[in-house]
Amino acid sequence: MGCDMPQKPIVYDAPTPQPRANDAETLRNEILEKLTYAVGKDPIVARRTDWLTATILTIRDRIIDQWMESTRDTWRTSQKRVYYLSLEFLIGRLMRDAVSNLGMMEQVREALGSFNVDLDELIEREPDAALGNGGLGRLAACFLESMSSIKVPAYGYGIRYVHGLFRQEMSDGWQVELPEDWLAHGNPWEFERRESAYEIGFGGSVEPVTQPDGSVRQVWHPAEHLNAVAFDTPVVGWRGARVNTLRLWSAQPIDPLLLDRFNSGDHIGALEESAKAVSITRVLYPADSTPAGQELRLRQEFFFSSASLQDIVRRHLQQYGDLGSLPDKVAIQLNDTHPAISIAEMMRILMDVQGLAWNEAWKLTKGIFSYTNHTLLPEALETWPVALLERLLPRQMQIAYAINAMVLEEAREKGLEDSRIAAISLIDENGGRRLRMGQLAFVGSHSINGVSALHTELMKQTVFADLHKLYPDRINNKTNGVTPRRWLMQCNPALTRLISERIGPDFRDDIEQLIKLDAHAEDKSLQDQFAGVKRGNKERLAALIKERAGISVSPDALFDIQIKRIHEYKRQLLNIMEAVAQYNMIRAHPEKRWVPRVKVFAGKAAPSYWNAKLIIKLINDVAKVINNDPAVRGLLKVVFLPNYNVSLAETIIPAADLSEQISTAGMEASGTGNMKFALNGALTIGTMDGANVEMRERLGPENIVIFGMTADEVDDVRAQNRAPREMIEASPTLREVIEAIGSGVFSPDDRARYRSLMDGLYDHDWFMVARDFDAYCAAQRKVDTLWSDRTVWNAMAIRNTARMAWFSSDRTIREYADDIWGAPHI
Ligand code: NBG
Repeated sequence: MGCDMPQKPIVYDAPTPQPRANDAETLRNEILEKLTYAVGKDPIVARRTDWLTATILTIRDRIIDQWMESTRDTWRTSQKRVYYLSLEFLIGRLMRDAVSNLGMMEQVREALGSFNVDLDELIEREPDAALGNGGLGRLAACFLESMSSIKVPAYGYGIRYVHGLFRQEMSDGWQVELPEDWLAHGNPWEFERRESAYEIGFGGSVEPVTQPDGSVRQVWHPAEHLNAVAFDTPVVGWRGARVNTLRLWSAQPIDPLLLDRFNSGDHIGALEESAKAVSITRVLYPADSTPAGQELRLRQEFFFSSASLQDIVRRHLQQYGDLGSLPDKVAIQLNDTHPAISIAEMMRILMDVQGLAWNEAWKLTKGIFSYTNHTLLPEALETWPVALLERLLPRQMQIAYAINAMVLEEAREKGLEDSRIAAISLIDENGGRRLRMGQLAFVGSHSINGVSALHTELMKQTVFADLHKLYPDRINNKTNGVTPRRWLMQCNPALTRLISERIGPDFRDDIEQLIKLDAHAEDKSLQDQFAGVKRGNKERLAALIKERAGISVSPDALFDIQIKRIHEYKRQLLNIMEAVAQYNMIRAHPEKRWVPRVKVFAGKAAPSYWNAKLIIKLINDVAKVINNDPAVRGLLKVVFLPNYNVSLAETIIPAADLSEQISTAGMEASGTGNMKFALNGALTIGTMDGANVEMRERLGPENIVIFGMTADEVDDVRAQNRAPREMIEASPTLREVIEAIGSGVFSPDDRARYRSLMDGLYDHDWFMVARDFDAYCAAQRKVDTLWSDRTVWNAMAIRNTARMAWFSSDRTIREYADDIWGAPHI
């Protein structure tokens, strides 16, 4: 198979093509050749997208040599392989990443320049592959890049959605969702592997079949069948260290056309089966942190899990010929519970297909799998109705029951009380029986990790408290990280140049060296240069804001930015309410010296999440009033940038002065945007939540602005069920804001629009917006004070960049490789 190895015998030292030269002249000739012979276009009529395709194909050729070498190396050395199973990979654009990691930026620019084609313009044309919702999917993409960069032999496995995350447009300030179409012009990065197809079944029945040796095997006879076809994309590491594979599955019918039905005149019915199969990988569910709960979603989860496991077992048997060595050679990481059905499916493959006994299969399964939890939100923990599973995946459900019986037995033997035993059961008996995917993933894995220190501790105390007692060695922490290639070197070339001038270029290979910058934080000339770089980035963002939102903002103002999914726990509402308080103050005291601010918001709301959509509308309503009020004199601007995605983040983050990380404590598992901002020299205003806590430790408490309730305090208030009414009444600023928004000052066309949103603050305030409001305002005034002495501010900004190296995903992946996978790396 293409980049996989051929059937035995394995030829390790296969012939390789001549290595290609990377000079501008060679690249020029090859781009022209690709344009002519692969794209079929005359340069005279070629459009930008044709040039883009030709350029990508030229770069891809250079990646392929290293790709094959990486694959061969793993076969030759019998190294362990890591498989990262994720329903989401939010990879964004790939061209700049690949060209930059191969160190060919200038040559490619020159080659294209000779045709009068601008590289930056081509980069902007590449569609943004949005096969994910937010942090979870972007983390998977950072991890893939890091695994290549530090030479972990790895595969990412996921779904090739035809439509990624929806495009967001604004209609009168409301979010409107439109289908996304990243494959419209084809995808020159990928290779379709028609020969790498696996059959996936659904439904049907299970039959015990007596084997010739007298043993009994269960045989699943699915009622429906379809194919999973692989599409491979090479993932290049820094300096082309290694090229790993992202293998995405596409669903295809086994019979594209039911000819009998077609011939009998039923032209639509003839395509029914085909349409049903294809629908599985048609579209990404746009739900962030809340399970969609629909049958199609379960089909997606099983589809990609089963295809990936069949592929993994096939590759292992091809190389090693036995199953006993699986845990030595294979590590499978489950990215959240979306692929958790893999535990049951692996047991089925090992027992029903490969003929292993239960105990042996279970030992191997636990040795192979590990699971990452990404949220504690109770509404986000996946469960599936047992009745649905029995219908759709009858054999896997049988296995889940058997696993459950075994675990409960073990718990009883260890002396757990009955009430505790119910808590660890894989089956939730409250209101309709459901299979708890978190418990399934937990019991079938040898490692369960959280994504920040705080989150991991809370996991032990809450969702997995009882399983943690039963298996106290399994939970561990792996604090998230981000790749410094994309999130510093590529998105902020000016800052990268400046750092290189100051501390030398070695930090690009060893990010820990960033700390050398720390000693220069007080240096006035560096401060000016640092601020100059930021200023350039802000000018670019200001131009984008003008173009996309029609709002003029001054690059001299403090750029205060909150970009992430819109969710009540992330508290965009708190941020926009503070803007209203500030607006009131500027009008009440026009004589004071206010710090000019631009508050930028961007993010998508799940289409069915009413309050999140209402908050977007509120931001736009408030923006309209504030931006157009002459009394404000431009001192405060509010901007909502539509259609947030990876590429937009790459422009926004380098231009930020202040990063808003203000989730209700205990609710944001980690956050990764927080890391990207600080790395690019923005100060953080944030709560003691997720990775903010560890950022504070590493940056020093004097270099971050922390406010608000702690996770413990939030817990206490919720336990006591105290309504915040008294507190609101005691805060005149807050009361004024709530009254203004609630009474329709910002929504004169519909004065009741925000009434219930504001009433909610009085009644329960689950997200502590009211309770944290005064502390947040005070923290914002502290930010103003810091900003007023630019020497202080710039020194803090430099220290942020200097001290963020630990949050590189290279560090995170090394920890996974050492502690969980036992996989090689550099
Ligand atoms: C998200 C968390 C973030 C975290 C990312 C990556 C889900 C289910 N969880 O806080 O909300 O940074 O995962 O770990 O999307």
